[in-house]
Order: sequence, then structure tokens, then C-alpha cells
Amino acid sequence: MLRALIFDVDGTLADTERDGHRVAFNRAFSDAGLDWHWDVPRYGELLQVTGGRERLLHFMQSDAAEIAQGDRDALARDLHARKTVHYLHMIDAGVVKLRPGVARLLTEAHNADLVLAIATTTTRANVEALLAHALPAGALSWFAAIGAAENAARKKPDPGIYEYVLRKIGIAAQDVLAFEDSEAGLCAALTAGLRTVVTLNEYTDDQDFTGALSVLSDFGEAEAHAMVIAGAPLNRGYVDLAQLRAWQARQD
Ligand code: XBP
Ligand code: MG
Repeated sequence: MLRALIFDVDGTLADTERDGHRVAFNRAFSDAGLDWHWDVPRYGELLQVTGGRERLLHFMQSDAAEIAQGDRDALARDLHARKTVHYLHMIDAGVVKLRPGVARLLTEAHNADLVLAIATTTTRANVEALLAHALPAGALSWFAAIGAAENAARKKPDPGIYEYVLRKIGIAAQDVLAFEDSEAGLCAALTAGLRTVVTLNEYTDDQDFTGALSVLSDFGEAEAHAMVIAGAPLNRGYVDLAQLRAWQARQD
């Protein structure tokens, strides 16, 4: 029986990467007097490394030979902290919007007393700011557990963050569906034993989603249907609880 839904954040709840995180990283570089700039395609490549601090360290490895090895960790921490401040300002300014169908699906699931949770690689403050800003007042309390960067030693595709959230909500994986936008995220959720729905975005649409329950353009709305790219079809053109329960019933 379907009892809980676990959502990824970046790329799944909202298109945060290109116009949010990427821009915030570039502002942090400029603040620190660095002439680094991550353009849209380069950032797409760098997204292969999950976790902002890890992404910075990876970039220094390939593009910043001038930074001594021993200074890199502290610089990555400093830049990442600056970047988070910029990102939070951008969320407050409303730069990042929820993707189609997200607010509708979360509201429907909350009203139906399904357990809602988050499993993300990003910093906790970023998730809380996005949920507080983009959903109705008090919606943060809809989430029984928020698993974020601080809660897992290794980032996706490691399943640790999903395992952490499953422990927190105390529900067996077979009664839960996960929602992801990336191959690394799908891999993390599948390894944790979760059936997973994927919604694509411009940075992930060429990735391998073998094993996903359904691969969709987005959650869709009654008046703007989602496209089914692979896997289980949509009965009404959009993802709602009836659809999720129908998919879940096929495995019960
Ligand atoms: C998101 C990430 C994060 C964000 C940036 O992956 O990899 O690193 O890009 O956030 P997912 P931070 O959607 O799979 O959780 O800078 O806070 O890491
Ligand atoms: Mg994601």
C-alpha cells in the first residue's frame, strides 16, 4: 500500500541548477576575487559531481592548478558558504519556481495524509528556504523528514540519504515511491529499494534511466499534460495520487 512519497529537490521540485545554484556559485567566485565562471554547458558537465563543495574540489582539480593542494579544502568550504548565502537570497527573491504539478501533487498528498519526505544532496538551509518560499505558509511541517547534505556521509548515487530518510519515517521501502530527475538520484533511490518516478530536465534528459517506474517530462497538469518518455504510461496525462496508487497497486 502506498504510504509515503520521498522527493529529490534540485531538478525535481524546482529547476534550481541553471538559474539558481550556478549563478550563486559565480557570484561567490566574484566575491572572492576569482575570475572563474561556470557557463551553462560547463555547469552541466560539472553536475556529474553531486554536492556543491565536492563540485568545487573537482573543478579545482582540473581548472585551478594555481591553488595549492593544501589550500583547496578551506577554499571550497569558504566558496560554498558564500554560494549558499547568494542562493538563499535568490530563493527569497523568488528566482526559483516549482516545476509543473509539484505544488498540486504535494498538496494532494498532504491532504490525503500520505507521509511526505525529502532526500537531497543539497544543503538543508536551501531546501527549507525553497519549501517555505514556494509552498503555502506552514508547508515545511508537511514533511515528516528532510534528509539533506548534512545527513549522509556520501552523496548520491550512494543510497545513504534515502536509507536515512526511510529510517526516519519508519516505513518499508515497498510502501514508498521516490521522485528524481537525475541518473545519480535514480541510482541512489533504486539501491535503497525504492520504486522511482523520474521527471527530466534540460541537464538530465540524455541520462540513463533504466529501472525507473516511469520517465516523464514533468508531473503535468490537467491543462498541460506531461510527456511519457519511457516506462509506465499516464492515465490522465498528469501525475496525481490516483495515478501513483494505480502504479503502486501493480506491484502489491
Ligand atoms: C543536487 C546537487 C547539489 C546542488 C547544489 O543533487 O548535486 O550539489 O547542485 O547544492 P540532487 P549544494 O538533486 O540529486 O540532490 O551547493 O548545497 O550542494
Ligand atoms: Mg536532483
